[in-house]
Amino acid sequence: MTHTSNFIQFADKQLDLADVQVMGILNVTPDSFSDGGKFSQIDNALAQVASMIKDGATIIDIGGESTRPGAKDVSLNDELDRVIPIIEAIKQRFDVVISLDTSKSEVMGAGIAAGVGLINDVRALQNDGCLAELANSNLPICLMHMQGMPRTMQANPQYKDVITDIIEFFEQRISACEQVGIAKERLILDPGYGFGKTLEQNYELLARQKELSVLGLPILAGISRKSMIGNLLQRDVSERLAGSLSAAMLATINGAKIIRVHDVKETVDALKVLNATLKHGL
Ligand code: 8Y7
Repeated sequence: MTHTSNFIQFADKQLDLADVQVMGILNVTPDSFSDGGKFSQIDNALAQVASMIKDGATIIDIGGESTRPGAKDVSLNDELDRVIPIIEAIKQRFDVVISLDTSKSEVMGAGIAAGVGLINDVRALQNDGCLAELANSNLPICLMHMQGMPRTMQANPQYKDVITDIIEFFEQRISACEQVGIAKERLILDPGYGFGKTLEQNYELLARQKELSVLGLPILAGISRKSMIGNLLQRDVSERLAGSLSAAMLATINGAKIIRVHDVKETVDALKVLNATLKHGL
């Protein structure tokens, strides 16, 4: 098998997306459903980041707004207060790509000034000012697909065809980016597991994720501890590791280049086993 490098520049660091990269989740929202907000203080955040880096994460995703189904909106000032001091503290101490999970243009601007390497927007730059804000930078951007809005998205999601509808959405967002001067090469695409999708739609998406390769951009997948694991297995959030690892393997086999997870150490181990096998074909 040939191995073609695909180096992407994330602010001052580059990563080779020919190798699957692990993005560790640092959630600083008080109502975050799986970490209970216990890492909201800077010291705890830094300890968590240190351990995720030691375990093999190359990207740390930081978000100050909870997007779990039904979560409340967070004000601009609260979001800035939650994420910017932590970004600055991480930046001072660690050599890691910082991904900023936000949909607010002002938070994006402040994060870029503080040195983040990736903008991760679950609303795919559809909020006011986001396209313009990012046209003025050259950072990579992860555009995620979501049907509806977090408060109501799980009510009754409907697709003609889950994959072709998502591809159509991405074509529109890529074109909106290109119109303001954001080059296609800066974009990473994420089908948004759990965001306005039924259990069956999520698993069909996972099965057919490879079809997204027609868009010619790297794919990011986030399935860790989500309801598509919990509802299938009837497991509480704290008991979803085995299911999450299985899903991470499948997403990687089906083309994902960045895997967004809570359990970095276990995911990195599982990916090593997968990669040692994939070297010989599958
Ligand atoms: C995703 C995400 C969340 C995801 C990307 C959770 C912020 C919900 N999920 N960002 N964010 N992809 N790109 O369960 O799947 O972690 S929040």
